[in-house]
Amino acid sequence: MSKWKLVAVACLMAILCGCVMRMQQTMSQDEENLIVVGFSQVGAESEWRVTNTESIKSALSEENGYVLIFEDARQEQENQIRAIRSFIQQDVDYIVFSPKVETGWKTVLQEAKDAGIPVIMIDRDVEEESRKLLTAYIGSDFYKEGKKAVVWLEDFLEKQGRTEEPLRIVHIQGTIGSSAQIGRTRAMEEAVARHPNWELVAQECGDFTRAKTYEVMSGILEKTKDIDVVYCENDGEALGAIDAMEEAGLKCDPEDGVIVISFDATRLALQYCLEGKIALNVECNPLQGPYVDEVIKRLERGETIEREIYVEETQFDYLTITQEMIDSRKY
Ligand code: GYE
Repeated sequence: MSKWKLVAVACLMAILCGCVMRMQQTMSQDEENLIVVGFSQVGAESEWRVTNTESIKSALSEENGYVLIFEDARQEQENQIRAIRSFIQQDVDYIVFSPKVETGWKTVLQEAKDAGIPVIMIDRDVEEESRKLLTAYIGSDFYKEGKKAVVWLEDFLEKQGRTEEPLRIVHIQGTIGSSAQIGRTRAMEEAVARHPNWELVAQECGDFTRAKTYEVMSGILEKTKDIDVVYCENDGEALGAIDAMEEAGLKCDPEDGVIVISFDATRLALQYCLEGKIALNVECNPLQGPYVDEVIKRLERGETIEREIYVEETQFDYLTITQEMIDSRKY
């Protein structure tokens, strides 16, 4: 190769090297600008939960400026505590978590606070002293949801002229100790205490799943079929209870059979509501991702945030629901 050719090749290589280095530099700068979030989810027990996970994942995507480390706790609080500790070790920018139950979080949340990592809690609540350690909470008022359900039932019975008749209620609870269970249960228990003619003929845990509730409800039906109301603390439970009742020959029909009440308002259960098998479905909104994104972006800009954000929720009953309403829903 001639001297000039050698010089030209050397120049070309130098230019190429410069380009590669610049590319590497901008890539790592871009990566550095991404916000790292560790997210500990309870599990995948229900349609609600799956939608909630998707909402967080799509709001905290790379295109939106995030690196998301996702951990599924598979219904174990210990796994959630372990995940939060590993997020602290990795020095993430934010921790997002949905607590399985209300108690047992103080130590790990204090550790996150001591490490200077803001924690944004979503969905379920924790007890007062742990709440103080959080940067923000985004979720639902479960007691209010429960009250909506009992007020609707009281109203419905009044319209049917059944206020004085005995009312035999089966109560299927969600995961015991979760705030979704605590709030929804409290509303029903208070209503039973207010009405001397309302009786809880069974109160059992369906763990927010269709399969467990099918089993539990089948057991209850072996003991009694004299049931007026089945109050289920989520849609999965309502579907499981309906499966068991239909198999046992009971009709789920608010006008001529069992009145089934549910929470969440996911698509399949709303279809049951349209058929009248579920009389009332109180919405619990799982689309919390955009709220989390908004809180983080505000914190990044140094703006003040609301410490408690309650998502908007409505309710659907078999008398007013339409197919168009179901079709227009996001989940
Ligand atoms: O109602 C249920 C779920 O915590 C609001 O958990 C949530 C509840 C929801 O699995 O379906």
